[in-house]
Amino acid sequence: MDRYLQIADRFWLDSRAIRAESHGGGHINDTFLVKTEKGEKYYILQRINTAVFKNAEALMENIILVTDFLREKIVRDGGDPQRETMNVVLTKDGKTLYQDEEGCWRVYMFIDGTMTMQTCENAEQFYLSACAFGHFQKLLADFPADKLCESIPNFHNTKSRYLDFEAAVEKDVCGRAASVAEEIAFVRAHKEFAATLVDMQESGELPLRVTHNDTKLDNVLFDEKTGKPLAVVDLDTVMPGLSVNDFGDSIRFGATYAAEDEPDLSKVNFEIDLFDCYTKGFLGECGSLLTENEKKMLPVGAMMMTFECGMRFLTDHLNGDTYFKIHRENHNLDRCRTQFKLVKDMEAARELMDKVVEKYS
Ligand code: GN1
Ligand code: MG
Repeated sequence: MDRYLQIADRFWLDSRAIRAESHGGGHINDTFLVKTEKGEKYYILQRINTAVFKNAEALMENIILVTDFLREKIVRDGGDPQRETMNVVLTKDGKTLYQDEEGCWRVYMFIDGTMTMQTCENAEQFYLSACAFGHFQKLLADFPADKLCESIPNFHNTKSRYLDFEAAVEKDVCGRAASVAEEIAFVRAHKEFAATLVDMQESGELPLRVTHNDTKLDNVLFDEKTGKPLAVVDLDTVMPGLSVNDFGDSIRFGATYAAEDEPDLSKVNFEIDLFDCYTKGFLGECGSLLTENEKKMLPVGAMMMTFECGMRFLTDHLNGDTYFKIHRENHNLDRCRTQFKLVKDMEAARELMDKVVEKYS
């Protein structure tokens, strides 16, 4: 860990870094919680995965722009700008990143007295996370989108994700395709579906907005004392996107009591009650902003993000697990299977989902 302390000391901390420990469960970047000699404040040190985020400097510019914008609104609304959004700590020579042979590093202030959840514990929590993401969407509604770079091009372009999947099947670099024939067939049966939202965006039926694009439950910090959501974090993929996908990615991850990588599929079920309370919270915060088409397509957003994520996990399994961190054999395949189980459940529950959306529209 000494190595990480030295890196942390390149940044403007309140005193010398004395401890660094692994933190959180992200699939992409490496994250450490750093304690300093003074011990009054903690920091988050992250190594940005530059295979995924090819332009770390532009990424940090996005984050500075977005967090500055959010801070102004938080202050305007009487909130606490130190706790309700992320605050970037600069290097001692005034940069957003420190670069060495191991990669690109950045530091955030750690927001203490908060907790995150990997799976939903109850409906109320999920409802509150919906309010947080809906509010985030509302706060960014007038953010000038043309100032943002696309941190990952085609991130939720499910059509081009489909092509990446076919290329992985074709190459089959690990010889795994034969063993996942069922999952491959599932993806192929959804080829047309994969194009729906991208087509609607291209034809102007769905507007591009500034969206978060990774609205997992664990990207909301809850206040330990009040249990209320405090801040939306992980702003790496804030860029122009579809509001229905932000809604959908939350449903994908949170509208089930099972973990994303649960190997026992009998435990993985889509919960319409959780869908109901998320829809209530999300539309309650930003419903007045959304067009009729956007509202109508919310259930499709949920199915799309779940399908897309399952397809991305399968693609990575076929490619030899080069994108998402894995912690056991067939980890990406387990993840893929939970997603496809949820897609099937959602397809069966489509009418119910439509009714829920209607109820809160
Ligand atoms: C990744 O790093 P993390 O865990 O916040 C991924 C998301 C996926 C998610 C699946 C940049 O997010 O797109 O939905 O894993 N982030 C990137 O859990 O690819
Ligand atoms: Mg994250």
